[in-house]
Amino acid sequence: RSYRVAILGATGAVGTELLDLLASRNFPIADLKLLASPRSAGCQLSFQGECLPVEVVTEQSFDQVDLVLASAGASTSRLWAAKAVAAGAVVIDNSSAFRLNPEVPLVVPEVNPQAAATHEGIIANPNCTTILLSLAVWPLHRVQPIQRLVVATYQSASGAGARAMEELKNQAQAILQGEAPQSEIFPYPLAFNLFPHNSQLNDQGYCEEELKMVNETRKIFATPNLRVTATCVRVPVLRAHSEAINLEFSQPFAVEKARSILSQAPGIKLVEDWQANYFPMPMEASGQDAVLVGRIRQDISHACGLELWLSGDQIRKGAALNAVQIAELLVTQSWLRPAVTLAR
Ligand code: A2P
Ligand code: 11C
Repeated sequence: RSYRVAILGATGAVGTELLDLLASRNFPIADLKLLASPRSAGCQLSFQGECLPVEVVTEQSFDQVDLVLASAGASTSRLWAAKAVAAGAVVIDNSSAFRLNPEVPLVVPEVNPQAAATHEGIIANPNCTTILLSLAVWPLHRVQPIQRLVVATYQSASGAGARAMEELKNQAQAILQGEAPQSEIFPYPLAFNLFPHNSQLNDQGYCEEELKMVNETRKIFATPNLRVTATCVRVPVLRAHSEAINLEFSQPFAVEKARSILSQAPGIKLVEDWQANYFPMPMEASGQDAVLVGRIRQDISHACGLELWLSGDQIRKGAALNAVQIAELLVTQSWLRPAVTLAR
């Protein structure tokens, strides 16, 4: 059987990657609708050699649609997701709008696929940094539960969208030509610079991105009290995020055991050449499905601590690939049923 699919936010960085992945992974598509804002009226995008028109999203957009892949920001999802579900579609939403809603499963297929079974029309795709983190940490946590997790991120421009990637390139060019860099999407110049993630700060001094990592990891691992803290930083990289991760266990976790577990874990590629000082890099992670993990070592400050480093493509596994994998899971498990069926 094949499905009628809509991509909401088809013209964005994640939207265009969704198109590529649906084609390259042969997702069973009967009909594909590309939706975006009025800014994209008249645009066309290519899918499997065919030019498809981009439509402005309206009340009628979700009629006769089985599956919506949404990546157009939280306010757009808040506006349209319930309407799509009411029209009979299942929504896989890449925004933060519903992730912490107890009725909405938050799914990383390699970690908690079963959570998707209970959906009531909306399934949330986690934040990119959380997806990458959970992929590397879950295989260890399953074997020996983590007591505390400390992470620092090195996040690329792609996390702020296609226009932010253009802004970084333009800034780099301007600086190299001796001109002042212009910032519209980012608050400060990112080229040849970095800054703490610019999402909203709470009164404890944590930004939204850091709290997403804390709260979403707890939900995905189903450990509401897991001790997690994060520092999120934007770096002048185009499209892959990196993370330095410190894990504390209740007993020592042998480095060789961790390495062996991670070398077999789904979605991960171990990248370690200690002689050459060669470890995951965002430039090499870009365009890859696998999250690159390496530099696994004993924490010299704590007998029960481990250190890891990873780089993962923010647009692929951090967003579009995870969403398409959720769609594939729904199809293979026969979980792609509309909420109206659930309500009956
Ligand atoms: P558009 O290109 O028409 O602005 P990115 O994350 O790369 O910035 O992309 C965001 C995506 O979300 C784009 O496809 C964008 O469409 C879409 N989008 C943004 N706001 C809206 C909206 N209000 N309604 C529909 N789509 C939107
Ligand atoms: C970033 N992770 O890199 C953010 C962007 O909740 O999906 C994605 C925000 C989200 O800035």
